[in-house]
Amino acid sequence: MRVTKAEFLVSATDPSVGTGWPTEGPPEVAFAGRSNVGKSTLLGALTGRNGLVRVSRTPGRTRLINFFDLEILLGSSTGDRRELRFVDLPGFGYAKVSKAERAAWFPFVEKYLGHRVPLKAVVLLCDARRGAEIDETELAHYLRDRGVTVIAVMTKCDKLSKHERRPAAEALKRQLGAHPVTVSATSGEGLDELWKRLVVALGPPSD
Ligand SMILES: Nc1nc2c(ncn2[C@@H]2O[C@H](COP(=O)(O)OP(=O)(O)OP(=O)(O)O)[C@@H](O)[C@H]2O)c(=O)[nH]1
Ligand SMILES: [Mg+2]
Repeated sequence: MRVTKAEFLVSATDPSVGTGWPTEGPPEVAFAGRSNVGKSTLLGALTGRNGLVRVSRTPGRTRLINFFDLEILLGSSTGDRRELRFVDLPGFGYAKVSKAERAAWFPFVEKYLGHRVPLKAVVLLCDARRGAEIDETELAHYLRDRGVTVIAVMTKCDKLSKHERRPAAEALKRQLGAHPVTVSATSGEGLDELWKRLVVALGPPSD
């Protein structure tokens, strides 16, 4: 598998504001999770394009829904190419109090996750040191009810020692109901495994 194209397409909030969301096209994979968990970094690392996505040390950096056009080559001998979109979402949980947290999560993000037709899969990131809380668990249930595949990711695994990883992954599996992919965007660990899961979630070509 090789990423043959990765280009920024557009930033948007609500479908009715400005140019809105792009016209429905290829299947979309969105990156969701707590603020600062590493969504934008992981998206960039999966594309292998440095500088495609802006990342910062300050939580709450991503304020808009950012769409990226991708093309992947599944087998060089078969020439099987797929188009898809990566969608970088603002994070939730930036505010301190739980109820305020949810209210603070942008309504346009909920609209996107709840209504966007081409949305096939959500990469749900959890910090390896923190695990999942009620927000992640509820989001996973909500998405599955909608028929969207949830790919659980335990990220920043470089922050855990080898023997800490397995119990952390098992706890996350119980919390999210899916075996997580253990990933580090900084070391590149787990990225191939995550791509495999993404390709399965995309399913066969639509045409
Ligand atoms: N050690 C380590 N740091 C990481 C990893 N992934 C991301 N980071 C760091 O975590 C911080 C936040 O990364 P972002 O990608 O901006 O996180 P985000 O989830 O997009 O944040 P918001 O857009 O604010 O919701 C940055 O300082 C990254 O360098 C990782 O796998 N390992
Ligand atoms: Mg971000």
